[in-house]
Amino acid sequence: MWAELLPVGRDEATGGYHRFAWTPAELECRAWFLDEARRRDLDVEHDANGNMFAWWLPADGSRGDAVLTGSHLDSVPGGGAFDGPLGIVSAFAALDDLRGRGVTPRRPIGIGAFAEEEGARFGVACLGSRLLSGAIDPARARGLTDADGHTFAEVMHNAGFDPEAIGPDDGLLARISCYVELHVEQGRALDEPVGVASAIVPHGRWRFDFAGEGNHAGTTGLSDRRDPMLPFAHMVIAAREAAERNGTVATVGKIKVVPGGVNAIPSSVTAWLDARGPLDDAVRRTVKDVDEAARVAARPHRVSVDFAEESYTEIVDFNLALRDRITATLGGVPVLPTGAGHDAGVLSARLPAAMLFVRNPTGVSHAPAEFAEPADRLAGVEALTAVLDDLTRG
Ligand code: HGY
Ligand code: MN
Ligand code: MN
Ligand code: MN
Repeated sequence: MWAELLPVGRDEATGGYHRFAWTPAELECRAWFLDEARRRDLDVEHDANGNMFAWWLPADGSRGDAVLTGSHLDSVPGGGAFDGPLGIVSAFAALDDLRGRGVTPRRPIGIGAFAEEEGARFGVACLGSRLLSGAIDPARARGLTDADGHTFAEVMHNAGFDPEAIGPDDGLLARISCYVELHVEQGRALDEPVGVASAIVPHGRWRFDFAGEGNHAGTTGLSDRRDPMLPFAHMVIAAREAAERNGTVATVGKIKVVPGGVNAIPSSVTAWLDARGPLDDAVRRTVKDVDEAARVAARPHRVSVDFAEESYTEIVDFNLALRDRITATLGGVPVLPTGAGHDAGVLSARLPAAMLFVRNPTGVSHAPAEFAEPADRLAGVEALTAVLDDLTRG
């Protein structure tokens, strides 16, 4: 039972996965999760935000002081097989190993599946864990829309949830003593089977709206045009140059062109910027440079530029005591930062959190080439089993 055996939402032509929150593919994964939980007599719980939890309760049925592991089931468009599912598949395997050893939990051990971690449908990464931990205004979340204009509130309602009930669940958080997420490593930094995260670098998403004037591609002279595609094009180059200048990384991976006709000058272009880097102010400078460049480029084309921060996470230094305890349990494994955001990073604002990484020999992620060798996946399960066994001892 490995992540790639979760062939749900896989595009046979590209090998990429499309599992956006609350779409049939992700719902199928949710059903798989609940089935795996029930097959193990785990106590299943949904919070109001669509996050799922499967609890292995101690004999006395107590729910407090729990150790939580898990990850997410959703993907980016055309994502890899392991980003998210490896953490959940490994968690079920680790519980099986603990049971195989005859361990009976002194504290609840839970497996979490957090909703909309990639933000691929509604635009905000880690939406489920941000709602749970109070890191996003529920009213803002309700109004988030997907590519078809459906609001998050609508979609949650259709999924059987009360959109007015989304938001922080301090009672649930108070029951969790720590969260340890296993995840495929998403770079080339790990050259051993398993590593431990030290930090998540600052990262965020910004939306740029370029508004011009739609017109005919053949009958409109150059001097009559207000073409938003031109300042947009400048913005993409400016993002790369600003990243080089500031020692960060910047990406424009998603745009929306209206109306999108070959023979129509666009009326608007929306572009999303993803910027990250080891230092907070360098990321901020990168984004500021891009915004300035976009405005300068827009002026001669009489195009307006609107700019909004969609989400931003400052540096996450994982809980040192928990991290050191895990590293000790694993007998000294590499400790490394990551440029990828995770629910563990969001939850670390509210409770001790840590991450285990499993080596990815391709170093590629958010693409079909993402991979983890079977032996390394097994090493990840063994590491998670050892960590959970240690943490549930008190
Ligand atoms: O985008 C990220 O960093 C993560 O994979 N969600
Ligand atoms: Mn991801
Ligand atoms: Mn992930
Ligand atoms: Mn025509």
